[in-house]
Amino acid sequence: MSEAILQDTARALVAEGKGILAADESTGTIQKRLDSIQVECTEANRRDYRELLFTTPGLGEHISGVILFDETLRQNAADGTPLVKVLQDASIIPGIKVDQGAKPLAGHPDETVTEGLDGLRERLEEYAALGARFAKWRAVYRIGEVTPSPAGITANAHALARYAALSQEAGLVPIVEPEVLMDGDHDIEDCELVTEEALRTVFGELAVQDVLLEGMLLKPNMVISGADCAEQADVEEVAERTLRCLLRCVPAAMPGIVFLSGGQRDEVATRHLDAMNRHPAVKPWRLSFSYGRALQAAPLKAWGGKAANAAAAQAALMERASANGAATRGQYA
Ligand code: 5MM
Repeated sequence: MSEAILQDTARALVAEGKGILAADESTGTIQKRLDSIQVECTEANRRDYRELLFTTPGLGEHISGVILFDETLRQNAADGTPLVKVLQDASIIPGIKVDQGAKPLAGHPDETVTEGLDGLRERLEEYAALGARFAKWRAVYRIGEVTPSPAGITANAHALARYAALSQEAGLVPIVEPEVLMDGDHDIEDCELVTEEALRTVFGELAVQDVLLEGMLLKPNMVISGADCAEQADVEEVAERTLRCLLRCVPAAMPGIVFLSGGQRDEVATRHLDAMNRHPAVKPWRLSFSYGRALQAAPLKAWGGKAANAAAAQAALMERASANGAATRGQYA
């Protein structure tokens, strides 16, 4: 596979003022989202909701790519147009979640390893034929008394690197997502230590598997206080610690870092990204977003499952997309 194609796609995903919409909720997760607005989780409703998001007028001004779930990659819009084509026509790059979920790690209670390597080469080939140009795999680390353990950290890093190498072989840019969860009462210091350890191990494994850094993106958590921690770090501290951690661990050859929102309120996720891009530190990579909840919470609520609310939902999505686009430039007011 041509390295130039991988590099071009990776750079396009972090083009100036743009970021990624994560709409790759697996069936269980989208069920929770639709339950929250009392909409039945049928294939038609999932399609309608995602079609509404993807047909938002002007979305391509701020959104470079959308991560899809397997079902969505194969679905057509109500008028029969493949949803992949709907995105392509809006100058948005389709991507695909290829992991098969975080499963219990043997011998390590409360820890998971993300599975999906078996048969991945064949699935990637099919996804590329269906129009996907990038892929995503998420590893999950929970901060607890004894977690994450060295076993959890190395098993997930190894799987991420194997997935990344296979993706590049198939011509898809891998988005490597090691997520340290914000669940828990740990403080920001613990989050920084664990994130640093996870990232160092991931980049070590990526090097062992000869993954082309110029043709991939990292999707990390920000360094933030646990959701139940009594002392919540402010925006400036989050920006300072996140940048310090990334500068210590992430090679400059990689073109971009696209943060996950991880359960932060949408406005807070935007302010954190903005603060990092305003920060005077020299940043060798583009700093952008690949938000799921922080982009979708507002449109989901505005839609409420009613066709009559489609325009309001699209306006809500545009507002968040445009705010985060501004934050990638450090120009969010
Ligand atoms: C959209 O949610 C993605 C898929 O989650 P499940 O496999 O659990 O259904 C998730 O990987 C998402 O892409 C990232 O966590 C970023 O989303 P947030 O909401 O954290 O920004």
